[in-house]
Formats: sequence, C-alpha cells, structure tokens
Amino acid sequence: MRVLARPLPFLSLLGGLLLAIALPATAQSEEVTLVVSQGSESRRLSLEEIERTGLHHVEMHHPEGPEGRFSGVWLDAFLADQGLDEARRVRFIAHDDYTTFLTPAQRDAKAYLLVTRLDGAPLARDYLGPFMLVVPADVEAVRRGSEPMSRWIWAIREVSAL
Ligand SMILES: Nc1nc2c(c(=O)[nH]1)N[C@H]1C(S)=C(S)[C@@H](COP(=O)(O)O)O[C@H]1N2
Ligand SMILES: [Mo]
Repeated sequence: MRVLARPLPFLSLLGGLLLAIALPATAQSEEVTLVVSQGSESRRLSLEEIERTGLHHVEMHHPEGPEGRFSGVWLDAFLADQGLDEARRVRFIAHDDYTTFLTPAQRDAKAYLLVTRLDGAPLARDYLGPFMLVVPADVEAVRRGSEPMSRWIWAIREVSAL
C-alpha cells in the first residue's frame, strides 16, 4: 500500500506538464482564417480582413444550439469587397466537407450574414465556427420548420467564386 502512495503526485505533475505543452499548440492550430478563391487564384483571409466591411449584430438562438449575440458581415458586402459579387455561383465548403452553393438570385431573395463572432469572441469550432452562414430574417421560420436551413452552412473553411 505504501508503494501506491507516491506515484499520484508524480502523475499529476506529469499531467500538468503535458497540458502546458499541449495548450499553446491547440491555440495555434485554431487560428481563424478563411480561404477565398477565384479561378486559380486563392488567398487566406484573417478575421480582420473578413470583418472590414463592418459588423452587424443579431441576438438569436441558432437551430443547431448556440445562442447569444451573433456578429458578422453581410455576405453581399463581403463578396463585393473581395471582388466575387459577379460570380454565377458562390460555393461554400465546410471543415466536414459539407458544400453548398448560392446563385445571385438566391442572394437577392434573402440577406445572408457571414457570422464571425458569438458574444464578441471568434466562433469556436464547438459553436459551429470558425464561420457560418445564417439568414437572420428566417430564424423563427426555421425554428417552426416552415423554412429549410440547407444553406445555413457552418464550420466554413472556404468560399469560392465559380
Ligand atoms: N458544416 C455543415 N453545415 C451544414 C450541414 C452539415 O452537415 N455540415 N448540413 C446542412 C443541411 S443538409 C441542413 S438541412 C442544415 C441542417 O442540418 P442538420 O439537419 O444535419 O442539422 O444544415 C446545413 N449545414
Ligand atoms: Mo438538409
């Protein structure tokens, strides 16, 4: 029994050391960037570059769970700023490889918000981040089930003009 008393403090010290090594690596790999591509040209945008057309805020409960003050840029303003507003189709690819498309007619029909923050902080992957598309005007209709949310793609990693 006396032999077992000693490994515990050693193990917790080892655990603490491993955590100290692992944490900075985690923070680094979660740096938020978005790939924007057009033809063969592709660039990686920082959060600041994405948000430069100005943040719009909306208090909402996302049908997938997250709730609070969502902030983001209007998709049309973002696309115009990036020179992608003339695209016949804009494609969004998520980290889980789910892919969705929007035509100019679909963008005219609804105002899409490209969400970058929840309660002021960059969207964590656990909260459908790093970027997601929502239609603030449809929140209630989606919750009632009278509107689909098939274009409310979350975990967006890439936007391309086709
Ligand atoms: N990243 C990501 N976004 C996504 C999906 C997904 O699987 N991954 N599913 C889409 C589909 S098909 C619909 S109908 C809505 C709701 O998805 P759910 O029914 O799987 O919750 O989210 C959309 N956004
Ligand atoms: Mo769907």
